[in-house]
Amino acid sequence: MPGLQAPSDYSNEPPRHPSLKINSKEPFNAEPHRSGLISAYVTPVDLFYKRNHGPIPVVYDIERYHLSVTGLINIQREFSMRDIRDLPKYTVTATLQCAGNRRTAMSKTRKVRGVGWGIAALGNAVWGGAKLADVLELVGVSKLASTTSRGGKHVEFVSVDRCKEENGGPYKASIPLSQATNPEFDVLLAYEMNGETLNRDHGYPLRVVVPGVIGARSVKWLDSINVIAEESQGFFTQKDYKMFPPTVNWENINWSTRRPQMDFPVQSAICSLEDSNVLKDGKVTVKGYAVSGGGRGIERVDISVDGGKTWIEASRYQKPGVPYVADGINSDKWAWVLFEAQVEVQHSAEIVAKAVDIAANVQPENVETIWNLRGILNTSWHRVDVRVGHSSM
Ligand SMILES: Nc1nc2c(c(=O)[nH]1)N[C@H]1C(S)=C(S)[C@@H](COP(=O)(O)O)O[C@H]1N2
Ligand SMILES: [Mo]
Repeated sequence: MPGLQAPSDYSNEPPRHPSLKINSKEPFNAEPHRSGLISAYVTPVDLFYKRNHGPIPVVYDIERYHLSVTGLINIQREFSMRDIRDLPKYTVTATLQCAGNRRTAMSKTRKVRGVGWGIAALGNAVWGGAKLADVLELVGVSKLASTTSRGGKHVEFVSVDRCKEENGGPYKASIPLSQATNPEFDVLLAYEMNGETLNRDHGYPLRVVVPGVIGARSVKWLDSINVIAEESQGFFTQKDYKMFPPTVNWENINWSTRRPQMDFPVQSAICSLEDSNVLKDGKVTVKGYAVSGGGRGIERVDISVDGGKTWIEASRYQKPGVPYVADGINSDKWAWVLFEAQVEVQHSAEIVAKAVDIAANVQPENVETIWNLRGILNTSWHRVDVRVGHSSM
């Protein structure tokens, strides 16, 4: 791993914003407060959730850093950071969401295993870098190829961090070659986040960004890319980040029966209110985020003040101040939408948000129907309680 090193302990972690809610200290897993999350369309790097499985790697010599591209390809090649920067640069606004977002709420019905997350294990950033499709072309894999002449069908990204799930080995994950070679999927090797050099927490010097797909496939601190015949055999592709039905428990689980999760489903959450609120006034502003995976944009967000019996439509905006245009081309198809609605509450109410994506997929009503033992993809209707008056009952 030239130029890039993985510490074996947590004595050399980067500084972090003091307002982050820490869900696990070692490895460092933290999310912003929900109200701060929606204060900007582009999430500031400091407030962007941080999801790690080991100590944060260090670049000790950027001149010596290189990315090696190997496997079932005709040209094996190493790329310096200069080589990557010399390729056409793309900026893609994409929301990265951890599959574990809203896990804590899923655990309340029935216990699940995994780091607990509130509703802010996601963020929207402007990623800058080279397209993976361009890099693959330089090693002889043509655009839109779904297999290489040597039988490569998947692209594995390998890091250097030491993860206990991999028995001290690095984090790795793969995506299908057809997604990697298609420029329309906007898979990036990113060296910038919000116009600044990527920082250590988010993958310096180079990370993968797979838009519209659960965060687990966007490998940070990229060390090598491997073109392989089958999906990555690593823990995070084979034994984690898979969606099981509610009947599967830790006694009868058979990991090989399920596919690695890729796209995330339609999601939304109310961020301007806490889970329980006592308000002086019945006029309530309901604000939050809505996002869907696979490049399926958000069609609308519905808000209810009676637990889901009746609904009103939220107003939406792609960026603060820019109104949504019904037939406009959505240039930010990988990005979230921030929504807002003004509602009136009499005494008390359960306020609910549910988003609908452009394929008319809707969030499920109850968490019970999508409960799974790893607690991933909790996209059930987000509900908060509001009481008007004084806190004493
Ligand atoms: N090398 C490496 N890459 C990684 C991880 C990791 O632990 N190590 N975590 C993954 C997961 S599960 C998520 S959700 C995202 C989080 O990215 P962020 O910390 O930049 O928000 O990174 C992914 N890439
Ligand atoms: Mo994640």
